[in-house]
Amino acid sequence: MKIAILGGDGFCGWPTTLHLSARGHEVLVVDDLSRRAVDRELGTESLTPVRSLDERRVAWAERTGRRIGFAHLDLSRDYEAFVDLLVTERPDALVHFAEQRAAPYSMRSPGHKRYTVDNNVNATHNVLAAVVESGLDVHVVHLGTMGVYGYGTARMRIPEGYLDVEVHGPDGPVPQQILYPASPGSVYHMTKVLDQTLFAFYAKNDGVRVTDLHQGIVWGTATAETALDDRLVNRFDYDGDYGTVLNRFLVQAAVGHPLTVHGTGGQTRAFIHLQDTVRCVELALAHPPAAGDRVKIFNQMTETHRVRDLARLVAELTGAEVERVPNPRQEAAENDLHVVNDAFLDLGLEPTTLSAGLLLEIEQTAVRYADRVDPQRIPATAVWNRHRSPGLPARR
Ligand code: NAD
Ligand code: USQ
Repeated sequence: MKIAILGGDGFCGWPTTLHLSARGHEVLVVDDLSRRAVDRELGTESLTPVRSLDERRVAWAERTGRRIGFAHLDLSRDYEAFVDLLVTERPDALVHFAEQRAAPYSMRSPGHKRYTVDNNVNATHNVLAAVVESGLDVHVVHLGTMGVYGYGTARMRIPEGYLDVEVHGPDGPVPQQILYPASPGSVYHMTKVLDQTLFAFYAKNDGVRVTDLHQGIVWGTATAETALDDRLVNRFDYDGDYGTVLNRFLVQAAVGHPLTVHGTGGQTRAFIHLQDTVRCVELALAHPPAAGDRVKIFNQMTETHRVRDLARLVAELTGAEVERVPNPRQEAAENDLHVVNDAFLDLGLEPTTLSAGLLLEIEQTAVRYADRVDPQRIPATAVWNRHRSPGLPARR
């Protein structure tokens, strides 16, 4: 296949690009490099020494003889250029990672909220409108989030996108399936909810084939391909905005910082290893919906864990201290989470488990690059529950 990877310079996009290239697909990265610009805005850097995209592409070509194309485009603005790209390159599929993906960053200020909505919603809509305008039959695979479901669903297993309901018709009860009622917890998560409606519309109105992957929190850094050469190293965020919880705990442990558990740590979340992310995208590309089908939704996660249990596990492995810090987020203090993820398991996904991969991640990434950590960047500074926690400092 010929595949355009939108957001292919990012944490999930880069290893996916390499994985698909290694499988013999022709790949082209489309990225505006905004994630690198956000690092400069926040004064942060990846834990790992990430090379420029040009250097990464050269390293891949030297190692494998395979070429990765690149188009420097802002998908939220450069609409005409993207249509031209589609018409010229004629990809079979697009993998869409190209959004601002940090919940804390999206809640920092009105400006960050507006940027996140403008960027994410316009990027997704432009992709869909351009596919229709190009006249091509392109399969769009989007990286969505488990966060669209919300986390108040203790008494049921969250289905893969669609919920069975019974409505009252004139002749009695009628079974139906509806998109699972959305309950986002941040402006970022809200943009993924809006994306879902865009996908449903374009699938219904124009027959665009869309797969939406409702992904859990990705942990880990390396895949078989990124490990081939230091110049291919993947990014690893540990700062208070972009660092996700388990990756943050691993870095904190490596530098002797107490593990920052928000509140009681009672939040249960879904997780997936990066190696499984790239495999899931490959499986989704190989099993597209038919034209005219509704959006195909997979729950892309393999395990659920409570935050305080993760902290305990990391503390046991490393000797780190655990600290309960005031939760800067508006979220339930405690929640259970049960998720259906049969679709990928049925297609052959063999999950990398936390118990098998965690120690390796600590040694090969967190400890190896510990001297690059800036402890000033560890605290989470975006606060969006001030009315519940009046003691927390106001930040912009
Ligand atoms: P990332 O920020 O590392 O990568 C996103 C990439 O998209 C960056 O390279 C950025 O420069 C690019 N980009 C952003 N806006 C763009 C635009 N308008 N035009 C062109 N390029 C643009 O994020 P990630 O962690 O790789 O996440 C990728 C996708 O997966 C996101 O959509 C995210 O919502 C989803 N996801 C991530 C996780 C996770 O734990 N990292 C979990 C679930 C879902
Ligand atoms: N948390 C802590 N301590 C920390 C950081 C986080 O206790 O130092 C807690 C948070 O309060 C939250 C949980 O850990 O309850 C998860 O936070 P996170 O930052 O790891 O994940 P989240 O903000 O949900 O976002 C990440 C990605 C996002 C993706 C989402 C998938 O950044 O792109 O969509 O995971 S999911 O969580 O399934 O919605």
